[in-house]
Amino acid sequence: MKIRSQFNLEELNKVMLTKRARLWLGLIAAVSLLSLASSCGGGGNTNTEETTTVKAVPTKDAGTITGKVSFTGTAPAPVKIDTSADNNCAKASPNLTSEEWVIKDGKLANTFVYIKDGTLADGTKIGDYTDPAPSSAVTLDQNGCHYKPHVLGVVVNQNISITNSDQTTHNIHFMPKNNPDWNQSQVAGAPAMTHKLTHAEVLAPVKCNQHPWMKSYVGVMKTRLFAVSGEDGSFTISGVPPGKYTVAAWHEGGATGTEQKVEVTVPANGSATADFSFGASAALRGQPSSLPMMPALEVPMMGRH
Ligand SMILES: [Cu+2]
Repeated sequence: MKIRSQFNLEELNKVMLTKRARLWLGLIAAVSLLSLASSCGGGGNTNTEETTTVKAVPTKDAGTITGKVSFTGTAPAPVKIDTSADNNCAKASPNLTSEEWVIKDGKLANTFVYIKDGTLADGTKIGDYTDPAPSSAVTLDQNGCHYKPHVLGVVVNQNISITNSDQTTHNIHFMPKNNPDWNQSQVAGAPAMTHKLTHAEVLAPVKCNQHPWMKSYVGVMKTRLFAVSGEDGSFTISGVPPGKYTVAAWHEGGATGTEQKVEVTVPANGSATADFSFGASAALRGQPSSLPMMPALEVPMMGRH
């Protein structure tokens, strides 16, 4: 009887130990899973905001890159858009025309110009820098049944404020490659919506699911070193640290857009010029790819002022 009870006690101890061990094992497993899940944040779940290490582009002795974007040859004529499918649009914008090629006196608007690559004077690579997202939002307005602006740039994680100035419903649809697809309806008078892209991309197309002619492009950059050419074709990228860079100009024309590159040297506290010229080859939308392409490289024009 005594022996039996002792044996039982031992058994009980064993069972208790096993239970405790199981509890510990369970806890360890839970903690491991939690840490694994947090380290994977932003990878699997595309809605998770990505935590980016900020290492801002240095501003010491910064200079500027300025230039003009031209269109050579016969400018493609703007195409009138039939907005009759939506009475509000027909009323607001009876003379809406395509915005793919906005050319005035041989100068091309809506070209996205950015520093694609390069090395700073201190030997560091521009690709290793990540600017913090500016606290101010960039506005993308649906106005007269087209987007204003037609091309815009943001820093990764910078807010885009989407407004509807029309008396109709729009459905804005971001169709990026490196970021999640996103679309939202916005009725007339609705408050602004906010959206942001967490990965760099040149350029994310935006369209309206209600009005198929509405198109816009958003350049999403790691740094603030970008600009969009204005109606006179000019652009300025300021706050560029001294160094040697590849400046790229992207325009939506062509089957999937056209990009050109120019090499520039920005002196300390000085400026460099990067001029671009798009021509007939970029305007051959949807033409067979066997057609010979015009060389995309330009002769750089550098200057100190
Ligand atoms: Cu719309």
